[in-house]
Order: sequence, then structure tokens, then C-alpha cells
Amino acid sequence: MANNNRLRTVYAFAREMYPKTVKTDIQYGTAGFRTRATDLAYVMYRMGLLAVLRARYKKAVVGVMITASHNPEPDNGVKLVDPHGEMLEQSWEKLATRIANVADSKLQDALNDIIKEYNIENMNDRAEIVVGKDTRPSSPSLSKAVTDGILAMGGKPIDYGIVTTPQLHYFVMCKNTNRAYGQPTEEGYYRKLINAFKKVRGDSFTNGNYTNRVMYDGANGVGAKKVKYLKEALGGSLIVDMYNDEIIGSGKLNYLCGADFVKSHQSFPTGVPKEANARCCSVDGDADRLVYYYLDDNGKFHLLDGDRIATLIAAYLKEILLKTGIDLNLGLVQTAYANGASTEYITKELKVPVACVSTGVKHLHHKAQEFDIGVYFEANGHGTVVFRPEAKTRLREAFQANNLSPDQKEATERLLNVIDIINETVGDAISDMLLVETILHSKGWDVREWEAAYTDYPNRLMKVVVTDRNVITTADAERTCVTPEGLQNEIDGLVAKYRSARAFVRPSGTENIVRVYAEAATREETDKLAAEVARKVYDMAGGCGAPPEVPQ
Ligand code: 16G
Ligand code: MG
Repeated sequence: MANNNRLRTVYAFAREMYPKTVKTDIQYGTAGFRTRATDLAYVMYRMGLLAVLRARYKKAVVGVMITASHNPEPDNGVKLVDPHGEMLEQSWEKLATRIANVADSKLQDALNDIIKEYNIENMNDRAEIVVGKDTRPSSPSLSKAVTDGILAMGGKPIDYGIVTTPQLHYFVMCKNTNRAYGQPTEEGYYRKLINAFKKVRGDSFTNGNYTNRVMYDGANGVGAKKVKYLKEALGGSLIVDMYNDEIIGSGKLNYLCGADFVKSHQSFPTGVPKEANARCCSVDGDADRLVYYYLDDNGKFHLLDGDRIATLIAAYLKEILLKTGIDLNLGLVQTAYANGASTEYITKELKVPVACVSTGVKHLHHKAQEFDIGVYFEANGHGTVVFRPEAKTRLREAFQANNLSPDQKEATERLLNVIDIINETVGDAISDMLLVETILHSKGWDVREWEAAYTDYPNRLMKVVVTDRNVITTADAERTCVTPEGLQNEIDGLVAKYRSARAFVRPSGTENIVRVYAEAATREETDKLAAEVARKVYDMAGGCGAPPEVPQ
């Protein structure tokens, strides 16, 4: 009975304040719902409702983040965060899609179905929902819609205001581990990361060719806003020169800058001074991606993307692990987008096992959890390291027991501190930057020495517009195209014409297009291969508009 009253209130709110304004269906994609902000109020309200059901079902705190990451300012989006700070479980993505798309008059029934299906009995629990938002001008009103949904369902919203996506994931994890993971406050977050960073760095801020200054492109978003606090707390240990930190609503969010721009255009962002060989980095609009880059003496742009960060971290962890003498396994997880040269370097030189999974953080995160220490990164700069809880316990116990040599003890202590620099819940640009800076400092490397580990194969990404991207299906972590029938054969035939070549196609999870990736020995061959594959996709998978041009 109480339930029915509750759901009637939910419906009344929906009808009066957040009516469904869009007829076409929206889909909970790789990173939640993302579209024009003006079309999202009812979706936000409904996600507030669903978050409370999820929290009651899991008997834990869950999170809601309002952001559209690297999309332009008029867009916004929402994603739900599970109790361990992970992305929402896949089976609930379907429920999210269903709840977002039902007519207002069917909302009550749809919610009731979930309550029954999942046997959610504790409908009076004031489940806590942690809410955060990025700096978009549309975020405050959308956040209000989420909060109204939470309240209508009888939950308790905890509003963290403007935070980065990874900060929100961290807060959720802290709350559900009874603060064992850290204090669930922004201050607690900075304190944890920076204390560990300073401990590892010690008193000498420079080392060899490493200088303690980095040029930081904040994408005019939350990543810029937050680094201001970080800068102060870092003191002289790391000097972060900040660029692209325009105020909210300037329209410049992600515009010609930020990690996604730098990676996909493979070019230097606007707003950062062009200084030869200076180490620069960019974050994206919600600060969960990071890429590094520099301009050489001739002004040529060099990118150090997620693959480079991953190899740097894996090599470093392998080295310390060896010094600790503690037997833990280490593995690295990539996607098909990882440059072939990075995979060869990791397997052949570093001798670290590599797994390849489908695009999307949740796939990488889960695979990484199969290792004692799992490093994962997408080439686009999203990644982190996850440690199995038993592995952490073993390190702590070994450190406390008195049977380690001084060198082993030093290495174990260092590794324990490094764990605290890392945000294990999800890729975190701020934490990843502190980790990269820690490693470069420890090696005494400048950015060119870091880059010297291996040489990337030239690669090319292309988009093909098709009527329905779902005609393309893939297998083997997106490296084989299953349908349309015959397309993979054609791709194989094209790839065989070139040296050291590789190509694959997959439907995007965020746009209605098919993505094409190609790699080959030279730039010319790569561009040709990419265009030829794109043309095949266009011909065989229902391309629209002008066909891709193939260079002769
Ligand atoms: C989302 C994913 C990212 C992935 C990208 C691929 C999360 C949090 N984010 O941004 O991991 O690389 O989508 O986009 O999972 P695409 O499917 O359009 O290529
Ligand atoms: Mg992002």
C-alpha cells in the first residue's frame, strides 16, 4: 500500500514537473545517456528514481553523475555509479533504457515491474544517493531533476555539487567501505592522493632530466576548476601551469582543447603556449581521461596517449614488484584500438601478459580485476590500475612483518604509497597525472625519454555514416566483423596488401556511425587502407551521404 502511495507521488511529479518531452527512444549507451541538454530533464528525473531502486536492491550507496564528458557544451548526460564505484551493471542498463522511454502514464507500472522482478522489499529505506555534476550551464537544473526523482522515491540525495566523474566514483566507494577507502569528501580525496604523492617523491623534486613542471590543459571544464585546489596542496613538489580554465558557460568547454580533441586530431590544443620539449597534458570535460604530448625542436607534435601511459605504468609496477620479492601477478588490459607497437612492446620487452577486450570502461575494468595487479587503459587516455584486495593485504602484511631486506622493505613501502596515488574505482585524469609524474620523476626522464620506449605504427581512425549501425556486429573483442556477411573477408583481403597492417570496424556506442581503424607500416599505406575499408563498409553496410574517397 505504502508502495502504491509512493509510486502515485512519483507519477504526479513526473506528469506535472518532468513530463516526457521527446518521442524518440533514447538508449543507455557505453557511458550512460547523452544528448542535447534540453531533451534530458525527464530522463534525469527518472534516473533519480531508478538510482533509489538500485541502491535499495544493492543495500548500498550508489551514485549519479551528470556530465557529457568530452561532448560540446549544449549536450549533457547522466550515468549511474554502482556501489564499488564501478559503472552500472549491464543488466540494469536495459532497465535504465526502459525507464527512460516509457510514457508518463506507464511509468508507475514499469517501476513496479522492477520492484517485483528484483524483489525490492525495503521500499521505505532512505537509500543514500551521491549526486555530482560537471560545469555545463545545463547541469544545475538537470541535477535538480535527479534530486527530485530521488526524493519522490523516498531516497536521500547527497549533493556534492561540481565534481569530476572519478571523484564521484571515489565518494561512492568511500561510503560503501565505511571510509576504509578514504574520506568521502573532496578534501579527503586530495589529501589521500597528495600525501601519497609527496611521500613517494620525497624532498628532491627534480631528478636527472625530469623537471617538476607540467603544462596542464583543463578543457575549460571541471578538470580545470579542480586542479586549482590541487596546485596549492602540491606546494613546490609539482608545478602545474594551468591553461584553458575559462569560467563556466563561456561556451569553450572541450572547444579545440581537451584530451579528446588532442587525441582524435593528433594536434596541439589551443590556449597552451608552444614551448619546445615542454611536457604538456590534457584532460577531458569530466576529467576521467588524460593524454600527454609535446612539440619537438622543429615544432612537430608528439602524442603520448593511453597506450604510452599504460606501458609506463606497467613497466614501473613490474620493476617495483620484482624488488619487493612478493609474488603477485601483473597484467595489462587494452582494446583493439591500442597501437600494435605498444602491444608488442608490452608482451615482448616487458613480458607482461596483455588481454584485449571490447571498447568501454566496464569491459576493461572487469578484465583487469582478474589479475592481482591489473593495469587497464584505452588509447583515448581512460584508465587506471586495480589491485586485488588480497594482494593489498599481502603487501601490507609483508611490510609489517620483519623479514624483508631493507631494499624489499623500501620497495614494498613505495608500492603501498603508489596504490594510494591511484583512484582504483575508474580512470581519473588527476590521479593518473600524479602517477605519471611520479614515475617520470623516479626514472629521471624527460618526455622524450619516455617516448623512446617504442615507435607507434601510423594509424588512422575514420567514421562511416550508415542508416543503421546495428547491421555491423563483431566478435573477438571487436577485432572480427561477423555481419554483414562477407565484410570481414573483404577486410582481410585489403589488409593482406600492406606490410604490418591491421584493420577493424565496429559500431560506435555513442554515435550512429561505424568506426574504422587501420594501422600499417607507413602513413601513406595506413591512410589508403583506412579509406579502402571505409569504402567497403559504406558499400556493404548501408552507407549514406557521400562515399568515402579512396586515395589513388
Ligand atoms: C565512452 C566510453 C569510453 C569509450 C567510448 C567509445 C565509458 C565511461 N566511456 O566514452 O570508454 O572509449 O565511449 O565511444 O565507458 P564509441 O563507442 O563512440 O567509439
Ligand atoms: Mg570523460
